[in-house]
Amino acid sequence: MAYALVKGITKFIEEDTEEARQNADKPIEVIEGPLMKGMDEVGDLFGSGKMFLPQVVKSARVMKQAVAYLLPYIEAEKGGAIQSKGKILMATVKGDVHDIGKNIVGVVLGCNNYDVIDLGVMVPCEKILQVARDENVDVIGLSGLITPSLDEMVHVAGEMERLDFNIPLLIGGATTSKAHTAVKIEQHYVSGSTIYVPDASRSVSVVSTLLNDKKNPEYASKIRSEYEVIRERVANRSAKLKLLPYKKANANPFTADWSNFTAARPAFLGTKVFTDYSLEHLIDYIDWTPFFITWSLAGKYPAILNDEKVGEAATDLFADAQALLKKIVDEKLLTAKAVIGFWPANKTAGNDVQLYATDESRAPLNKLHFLRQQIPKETELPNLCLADFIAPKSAENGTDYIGGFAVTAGIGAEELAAKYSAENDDYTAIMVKALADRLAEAFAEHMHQRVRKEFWGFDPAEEFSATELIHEKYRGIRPAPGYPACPDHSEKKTLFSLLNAAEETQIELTESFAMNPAASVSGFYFGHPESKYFSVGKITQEQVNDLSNRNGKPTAEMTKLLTPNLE
Ligand code: B12
Repeated sequence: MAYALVKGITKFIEEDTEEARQNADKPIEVIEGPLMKGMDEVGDLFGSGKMFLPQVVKSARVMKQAVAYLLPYIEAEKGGAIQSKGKILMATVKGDVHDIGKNIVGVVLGCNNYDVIDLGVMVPCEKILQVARDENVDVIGLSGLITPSLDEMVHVAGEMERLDFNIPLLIGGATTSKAHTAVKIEQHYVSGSTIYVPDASRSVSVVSTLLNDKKNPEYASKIRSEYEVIRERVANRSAKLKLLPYKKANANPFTADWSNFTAARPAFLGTKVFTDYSLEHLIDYIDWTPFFITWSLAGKYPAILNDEKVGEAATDLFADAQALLKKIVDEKLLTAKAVIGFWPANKTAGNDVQLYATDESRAPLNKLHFLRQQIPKETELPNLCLADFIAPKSAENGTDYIGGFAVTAGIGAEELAAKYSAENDDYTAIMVKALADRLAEAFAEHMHQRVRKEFWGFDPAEEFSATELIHEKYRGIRPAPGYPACPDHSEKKTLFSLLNAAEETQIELTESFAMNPAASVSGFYFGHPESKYFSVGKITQEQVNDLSNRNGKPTAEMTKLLTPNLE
């Protein structure tokens, strides 16, 4: 059984478990004996870097299936509950839909004998705290992918304090950081520990230390002083940071040679919908490197497959991924949909882009609002804003165009993953979501290529390889709201209304501007040859005030949304 656990083999686990059960006095002893022994070995190998995350998740699948086989016998005996090391509540916060990272952490904690209560995604604070009370949990773990979730985490921490909680609060997910946890969250919850956990492998040692009465006090006070130091460091850094006044930054934009510029007219104006897009077309556009990152395997694809350290684990994982991808494509288990659009547009005097319905009527449609860099620049370098890449009305050829897109490859992913989870197969459930994410990103890449070749047509003969596409060797960019060039997630609302995206693609925008299904991407198309990605970075409150004047949304709301960018 230990061999099956370490190697992740489920094939004979029920037979082996049955044999062990017959040899044991009580069925629970099979868990406490051989299964636990095997999992301890897995834990040791993982801890010492000899086993990797995908293998551990496969081991967990073996364990889960063995336990599921034994449960009816244990219940029939009514003797001896499975002793867990502690109860951990996990949730992705309200407004956020991302859960791969959280699910991985749940599996790793589960196979280390913690009892994990996973409340899923988009979980309101009230529910998290109610279940924590009712179930008497030992630790609460929050996960979040996008920046609006950071503020929701601050809210949960504040509520934990107000409602007299004192259990540890763990913070994790792609958008979180130690600095944010120290500067923004920790002070709101002083009655318990608040700890940032960077990855799944770290979660076990953090939780076991927190739940150890002897080790906890020293660890908790070490974390507190570490976070205090971080706060001081951030405060010092902020004091040193001298941003340009907003007006000055605005006076230093990127200016193209508009007098010699003729915009390419897209093949259509308005929107174009793609329903049930062939998944087969997307496979060649998949960037596999992030797939390995999802599974905590470091290295670039395809070199990772021959890597000395992780090569074997990466090769097995990749083979499993290919098999599942083939099944998904052959059996059409996921549905991909997209909507793209083009509109005549001009940059306005502010940092907005005014869209028009048609070339002829120029009836104004929505405005898009962008942010400008305020970091002092070396001589000659502009303070960039995405709006700079669109021609102003005053340009020689006053017409320009902007595009937008929303794509998803995640329709059906939740249900498919749930089916595997119900079969005690978290490995495949996580794999489904990781593949859906890859397909969504590939769809964005593929559609952008079609735009350049067919719809915007500035490069009909473009023949870039997959690697060249990943390195963005082509003309134009597709910045996505939330990414560094346009950190304001709320622009997705305007984009979605222009594209009628909710109706056409079934992608819903949550109150935090996350897209549901999770495997979705949305953004803008800029066609100017000099358009490029950049990071807006830190900005002043003055610019946020101006943005709220421009977009008509309350300043307090915009300030909250842009907190990570505020000086
Ligand atoms: C892959 C990826 C995607 C994929 C998949 C997203 C998804 N469904 O997960 C796709 C292409 C679909 C995507 C889309 C978007 N993305 Co994206 N994406 C990433 C990327 C490159 C990796 C994220 C990832 O999957 N990591 C692997 C997983 C396993 O890691 P993880 O979630 O962090 O979890 C680990 C730890 O954090 C920890 N952990 C996680 N939760 C918890 C909880 C607890 C309690 C504990 C203890 C630990 C823990 O353990 C996990 C395992 O080790 C990041 C950049 C980056 N390098 O992080 C950007 C990033 C997350 N994306 C970002 C953005 C903006 C977006 C979009 C909004 C863009 C857009 N407009 O379309 C959309 C939003 C999607 C949506 N549904 O709303 C931003 C978010 C920050 C922000 N400014 O808001 C990032 C950080 C990029 C950036 N630098 O700006 N994205």
